[in-house]
Amino acid sequence: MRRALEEARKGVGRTAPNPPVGAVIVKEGREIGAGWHRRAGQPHAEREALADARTRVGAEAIRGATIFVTLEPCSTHGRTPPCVDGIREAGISRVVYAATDPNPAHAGRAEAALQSTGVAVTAGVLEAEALRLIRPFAKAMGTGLPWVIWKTAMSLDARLTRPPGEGMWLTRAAARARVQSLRAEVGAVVTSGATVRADRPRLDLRETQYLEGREMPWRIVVSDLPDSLPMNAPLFTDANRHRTRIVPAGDPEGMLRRLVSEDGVNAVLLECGGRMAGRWMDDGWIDEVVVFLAPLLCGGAVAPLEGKGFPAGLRLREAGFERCGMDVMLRALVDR
Ligand code: AOF
Ligand code: ZN
Repeated sequence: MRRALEEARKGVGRTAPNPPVGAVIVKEGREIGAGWHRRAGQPHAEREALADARTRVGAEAIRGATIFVTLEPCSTHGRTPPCVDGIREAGISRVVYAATDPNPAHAGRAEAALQSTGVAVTAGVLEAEALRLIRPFAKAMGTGLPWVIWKTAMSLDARLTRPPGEGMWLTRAAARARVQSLRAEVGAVVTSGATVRADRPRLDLRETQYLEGREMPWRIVVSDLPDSLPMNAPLFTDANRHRTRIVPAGDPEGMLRRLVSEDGVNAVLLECGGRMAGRWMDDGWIDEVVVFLAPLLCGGAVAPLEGKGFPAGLRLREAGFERCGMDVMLRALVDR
């Protein structure tokens, strides 16, 4: 199942509105096939793994094998035929899956469907890890809202203001490369008109390794004063300008819901200044926090989160950190 999770991770950010899913086929203790779901409309992980096994060992040798899948195999027709049928037809004798599919069309149905045709089923193996991977899908499926990751960078004295004469960056190249991989996790990057005016950010996904087989995330500029935006800024003029939209600030909920229902987005990266981040935190849109800490002291006045504050404090869950060169990246979930 760890191998299957590894396969699934290759699909993070690429499969929306579907979840990232991985599968590995094992016979007599040996891996004979592996695959991951690459994009909505394309084959599911199970069928990718079966196709891989067919080329590696041939259809006959798959009979009697075990398939490990990070998500419960689907059991009704969507854009693609049900995986439980593909598994049975291939002669797989045992299915081990990690998480139940949050999609009500499939949730909990695979076990009975497979067992009735003589396929053994084990559920819940490494379930927590598998659920972590499909958090954006589960939230979008369950609530119609996307998973929102707020990303910011700050100095050690918790300021966004850069020292004079140092250009626009607090963090260095390694942290900025890590931001590319964060953008690769999402279907849209959201910012404010104020940030566009002050920083003229690109907010693009430009690393080619992340772009193969997917669109660049939408760039959403939230502003009630579209006339005040610098229309010669890169995100309005570069080759991906058709992926930039300006939307009014008044209805974040409607905007987030439309990203899910109209654009098939499951996850959003919020990259903005303290005022908008504070408002979104106060209003409960943020699920996950990513903070880059840069080893410098700014002494300026601008804070990364200018909300109402948390009189009782707000402790984040599942906090972890990574080193990115000289900067540090902290990542944690907002507890609700
Ligand atoms: C699986 N394996 O790799 C994935 C699954 O429209 P379709 O046919 O692609 O079906 C989409 C649904 O299938 C999606 O909402 C989710 O419930 C499930 N995703 N299932 O067996 C996979 N990606
Ligand atoms: Zn399927």
